Amino acid sequence: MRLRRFGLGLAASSAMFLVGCARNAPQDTWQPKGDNAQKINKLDWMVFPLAGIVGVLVFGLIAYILFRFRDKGQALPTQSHGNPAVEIALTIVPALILSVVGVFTFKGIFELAQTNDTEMVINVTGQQWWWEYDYPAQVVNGVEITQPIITSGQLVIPTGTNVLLRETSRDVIHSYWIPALNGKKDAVPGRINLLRIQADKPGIFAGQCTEFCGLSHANMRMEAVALGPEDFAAWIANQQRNAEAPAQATLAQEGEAVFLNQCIRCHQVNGLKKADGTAAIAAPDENVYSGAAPNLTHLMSRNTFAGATFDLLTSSCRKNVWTASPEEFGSAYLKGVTTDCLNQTDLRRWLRNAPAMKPMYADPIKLARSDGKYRGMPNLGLSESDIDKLVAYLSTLK
Ligand code: HEC
Ligand SMILES: [Cu+2]
Repeated sequence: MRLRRFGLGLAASSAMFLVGCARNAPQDTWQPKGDNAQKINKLDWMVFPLAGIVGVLVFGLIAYILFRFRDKGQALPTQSHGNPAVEIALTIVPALILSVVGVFTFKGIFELAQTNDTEMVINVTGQQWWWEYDYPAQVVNGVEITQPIITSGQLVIPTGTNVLLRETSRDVIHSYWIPALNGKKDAVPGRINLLRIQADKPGIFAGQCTEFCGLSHANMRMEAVALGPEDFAAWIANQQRNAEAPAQATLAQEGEAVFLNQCIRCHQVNGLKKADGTAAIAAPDENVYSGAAPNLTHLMSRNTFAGATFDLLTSSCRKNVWTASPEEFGSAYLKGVTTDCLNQTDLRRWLRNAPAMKPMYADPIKLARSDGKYRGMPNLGLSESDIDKLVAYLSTLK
């Protein structure tokens, strides 16, 4: 009976172990796709077997002792005390093992902390519950960024380039982690923490906020997208464009009017003009706790939304991006969200009632604070016809 239970336990844990090793797990730390992740992986391959051997020895010995000396009603053995040889050995051997592990770990920590070889800077800001990326004006691999770029959810980087992330937060502590590219780094309000990432080949790499940050912590994800040099230059060029006004007398143009009424107070769309022809400027600081909301100028150039938690692409179009070969990835990604690929279901659900999709308030009745500020995107009580218009307008934000 006891043996059978042991066997069942062993089978269950081996099954879990094998599931954990599945090759298509996008957040697998054992599949590094860049320099820094490679360094961590090398260290893992040294520490893990060592710790494994020690673990097997210790558990084996315990199992042997439990079995060999189990209570069979025998008399108490003679009691002894102290054995200098065993005690010295049990001190020196672990100390030696830990010193070896320690030397390599410290070396790894110092190598990972190095940031004086970075070739590009991106500011990364966490807030409840999404990441904002802003690219200051700079020259990257010969491509000039003249207008600062502000985007969210998906971080776009050039391949083979050491990118310096300058992380901070607008509210609580978050932690940035793209396992395929590097380890974790906390984003702390009032501080700037540095993290260097680099990707060898074009592709898309998933991550997750790894510091508990409130109600929708589990819905705070991120993706890093690595593009080859030409594709990256094309991405930069597109991001620096202002949004174009929708054509006259279209549903999208009606959507623009709804947007100006309902959305511009939180969301910036660069180039958007008010009815009187002046620039429409968002004021998220007056409307949201964190003081920020995603810039929507190029919403359809990213393929996820709301903290990279929901897809802007239908599942078949999403698959085309995720399974593209490194050679084809860039063109698949740069297509953005075309009309037939738009996941209207989730986008409409979001506009209908965002907090129902992504919990934002512990008390759903008391949505806004007494100063009128919301956490995250509120339910705006939009009509279905306004939602139709908005979807048409948002689709023009390429
Ligand atoms: C009170 C401020 C506020 C208003 C008003 C508002 N939003 Fe939002 N919106 C947010 C915040 C904050 C987020 C980020 C929420 C998250 O990711 O958890 C967001 C997220 C979004 C996103 C996802 C963007 C991305 O890149 O992840 C879309 C699309 C969006 N809002 C559209 C709209 C539209 C359209 C309107 C007008 C009908 C609107 N919002 C009104 C605050 C607002
Ligand atoms: Cu977080």
